[in-house]
Amino acid sequence: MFSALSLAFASIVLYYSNNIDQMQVLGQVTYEVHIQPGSSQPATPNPYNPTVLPALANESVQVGSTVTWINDDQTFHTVTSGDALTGPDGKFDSGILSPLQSYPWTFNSAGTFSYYCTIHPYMRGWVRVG
Ligand SMILES: [Cu+2]
Repeated sequence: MFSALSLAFASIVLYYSNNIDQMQVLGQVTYEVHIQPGSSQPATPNPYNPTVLPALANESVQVGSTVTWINDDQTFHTVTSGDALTGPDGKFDSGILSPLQSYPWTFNSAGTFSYYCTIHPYMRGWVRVG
């Protein structure tokens, strides 16, 4: 009986979460950043899309939220905290992401986090948490 109720509840949550952009789970919001097709070429705009998350300047990612990067390109990339000039800062690192692979990271503190691709250092992005 209990498990049947749990299953019904989970189905309802799944049904509704599939119909909104930002999935609300226990008060936390999840976000997606897409690695754009062609990102291995320096001329490709916004290789991490959105380049700055959240895209709206007056918003920020809630502390405790998970951001998932999805490699929509046809080659390998990384999501590595830090920047190309000073190198990885050790906060998070996806390692090599194959095409269609994704990488989730939960931000448990406020701040502006910069990241880049160690294979293509001109790929840069930021997450504003607070
Ligand atoms: Cu890359």
